[in-house]
Amino acid sequence: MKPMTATIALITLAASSAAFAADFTTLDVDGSGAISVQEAAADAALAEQFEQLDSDGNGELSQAEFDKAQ
Ligand SMILES: [Ca+2]
Ligand SMILES: [Ca+2]
Repeated sequence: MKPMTATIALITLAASSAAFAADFTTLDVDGSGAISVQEAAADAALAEQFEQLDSDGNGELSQAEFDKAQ
């Protein structure tokens, strides 16, 4: 990737509505309908906020909990 292309890609990523690099469906690797700690580890920003986002404290992020972070 050329430097200019990389810069544009970074800007595009930063400007996208989602706070995280991947969306819920992508992060929910096993398709359980929730993001586990292990699945959240794929996204550094999400892993960092995981405990705050898990408002019911069940150790997984539901779609609703994930959406609050967007
Ligand atoms: Ca899952
Ligand atoms: Ca939860």
